[in-house]
Amino acid sequence: MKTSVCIIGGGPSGLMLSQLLHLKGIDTVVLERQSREYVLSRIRAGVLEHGFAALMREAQCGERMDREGEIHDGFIIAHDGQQSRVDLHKYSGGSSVVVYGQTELTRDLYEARDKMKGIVIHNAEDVQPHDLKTANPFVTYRDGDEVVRIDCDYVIGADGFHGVSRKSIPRDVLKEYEKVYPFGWLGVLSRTKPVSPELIYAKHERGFALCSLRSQVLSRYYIQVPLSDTVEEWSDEKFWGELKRRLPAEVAARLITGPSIEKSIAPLRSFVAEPMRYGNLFLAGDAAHIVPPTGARGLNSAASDIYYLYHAMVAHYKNGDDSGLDNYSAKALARVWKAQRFSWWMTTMLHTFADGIGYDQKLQQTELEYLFSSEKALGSLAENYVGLPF
Ligand code: RFL
Ligand code: PHB
Repeated sequence: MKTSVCIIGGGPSGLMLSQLLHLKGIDTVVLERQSREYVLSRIRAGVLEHGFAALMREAQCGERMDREGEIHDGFIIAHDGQQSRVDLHKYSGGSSVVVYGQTELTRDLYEARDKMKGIVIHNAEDVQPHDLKTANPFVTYRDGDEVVRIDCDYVIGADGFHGVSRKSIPRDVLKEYEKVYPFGWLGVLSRTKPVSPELIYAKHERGFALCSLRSQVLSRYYIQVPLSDTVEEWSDEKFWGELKRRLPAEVAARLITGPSIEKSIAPLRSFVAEPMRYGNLFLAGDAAHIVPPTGARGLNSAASDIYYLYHAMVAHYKNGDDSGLDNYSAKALARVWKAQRFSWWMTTMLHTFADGIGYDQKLQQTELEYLFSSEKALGSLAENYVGLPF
């Protein structure tokens, strides 16, 4: 097989880039290790910044998002018995975020790829990029007993944190920066009416909690748990009880509970791999960087990678201009690190650290007091949460 751009990974990053390039007449093949059903069963992000939403529209995939997604102009931080609202719209100068699940967004991207007869190969086993430093790279994968080879100009590593792309960059070239938090988030999805029209981030001495949603009939809740906990230890009843304990009494009293339809634990981690280019391989999204979910930045950091790569590829194929490709890593990393900083800040401010000394707790409290006493501090939170410009 031959294509211009071979994309490893059929998650939101890979599909979005494939769709955008196809609309500009640039050929792609997407290789995905899992089945489509499996990819669409993963429950992940819920909050999209306006830049991501704009990219969905540019990819001609924004129609259902615009119809069914909810625009949120603010969210609540519950702390010390108070509920303080962050007015995103006011403090970001008129921006907002869209609440629309990653599952739905991925479904829309798959449908758009199908409509355009885009090539997405599922259940591709043993995907391996080769000759990345040459002008003729290629990717192989196994289909049953057969090894298939795809020749291409460029390889995109959009295969998430556990993918093969980043691992094919030599150890002496790649520098990895990592911070692992000593806790995870236990998430529950339930077919119940959300407790609040806006998200509630709750700081509590028993641990952080988050009330989020996917629609007016589908709720998503999270609680901070020790890394040693397993999903089996958390019955629905135990989960709802613990969530209620961490929410303001008035919110807990109106929480509607129901059977969980998904329950999982995600460890919290910050990670960046540099550089994001090696020869003719370009990393994008979770393959290159991970954030703890507290600032809702993960998918949104992927959006700027895709935006830069998309424009760089178009400039290369249409005008023979390689400056975007040459600058990609530095440009993408500059924004990636800002999302890292913001996610670390939100995580540190709102979680309970078992080994936190009295001094750290005083600082956490002071951070919140300062935040809600300063319009400039709220402006900083708001501009990061709605997404810094690409
Ligand atoms: P993905 O989604 O991991 O997709 C990568 C795809 O690559 C495939 N793959 C391979 N394919 C071929 N060969 C291989 N060797 C392969 N190895 C892997 C995988 O099967 C997969 O289909 O990465 P992508 O596309 O970069 O997208 C990133 C986002 O998924 C991620 O950043 C967000 O979900 C993070 N995140 C959130 N981000 C937000 O912006 N807002 C949020 O509100 C938000 N909430 C969250 C989140 C992530 C969470 N978890 C579970 C980590 C909430 C949670 C709980
Ligand atoms: C979610 O709805 O899954 C969600 C929302 C906001 C976050 C993280 C996750 O900060």
